[in-house]
Amino acid sequence: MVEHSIPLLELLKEEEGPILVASHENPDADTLGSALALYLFLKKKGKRVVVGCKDKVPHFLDFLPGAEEVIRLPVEEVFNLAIVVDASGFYRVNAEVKAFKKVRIDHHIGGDFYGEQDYIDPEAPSTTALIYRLLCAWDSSAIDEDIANNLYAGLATDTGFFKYSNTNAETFRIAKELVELGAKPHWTYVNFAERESINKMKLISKVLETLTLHEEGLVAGIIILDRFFRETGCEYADSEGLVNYPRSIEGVEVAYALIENREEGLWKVSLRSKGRVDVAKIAQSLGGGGHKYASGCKIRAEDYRGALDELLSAVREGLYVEGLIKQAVSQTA
Ligand SMILES: [Mn+2]
Repeated sequence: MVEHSIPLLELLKEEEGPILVASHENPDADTLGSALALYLFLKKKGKRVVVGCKDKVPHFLDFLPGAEEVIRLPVEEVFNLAIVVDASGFYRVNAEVKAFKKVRIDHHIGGDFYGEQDYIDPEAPSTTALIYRLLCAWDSSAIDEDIANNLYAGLATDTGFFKYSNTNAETFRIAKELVELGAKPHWTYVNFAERESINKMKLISKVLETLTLHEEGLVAGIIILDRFFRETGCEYADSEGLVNYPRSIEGVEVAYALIENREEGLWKVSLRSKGRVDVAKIAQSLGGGGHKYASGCKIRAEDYRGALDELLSAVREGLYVEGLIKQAVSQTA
């Protein structure tokens, strides 16, 4: 592959360490796959490196090669270099990171910048695609099966297993090369799709009871209360991906999941768009961020009604801007 010079590459080659590769909190496969792939590669290159996350690796990601080596953040250590992957800034780690140099590798629009060595490309289908480019430019012969599987996991899940609008010829080319390097598509799929617990099914059942349509069916969403986790023996990480249920309804343009986080006293919002509405802008108006089709934010509110009101008025504004509704005030009782 022809590659323009990547300033980060020179920094990494010279870096003595210690290096921290950090994923964002509530990790998904792209952030953890990126962190693990980069960590495993740097280790092979003889670097002093650790991989960290604020949260325990959730069940649905515990099959990723190297997952057992992830340390919990924060730690006391002061790193020479800290790299945050698949996040719009270190604030998304949600744990203190002490480092002399900070770098971000990401495919989100906007966000925090730490210097010219940041490696950001909003066009990339996944952050693992960026990590792959970086590692190829360094030494593709050092990309082994474990590294390839981590990279493939992020690429596959961030594209909805090659279904979302960010899937193009380049996505398949990267996937093909990763398979040639040892990534196993079927094994990856089985690990993501066929390892659900009965508790998770019970959670889905409770959550679907909350399914609500708004704005004459243009908006649909679910509410995940903290007690649902306790009642079903699930944990917060089990809420990952549930927003795809309201999204799957015909006629829905914007889907949301409103998730209670009692520990932090706030509501986490996941937003999805089918294409006509830019949910990154909606999330930004609420202090969050993300992509045009998938974004998130946090809302501080006493109860779900307060959080939902705030969310829906921002969503209405997004629908109004795209001409999907005539006025940015509520049309449903
Ligand atoms: Mn991503």
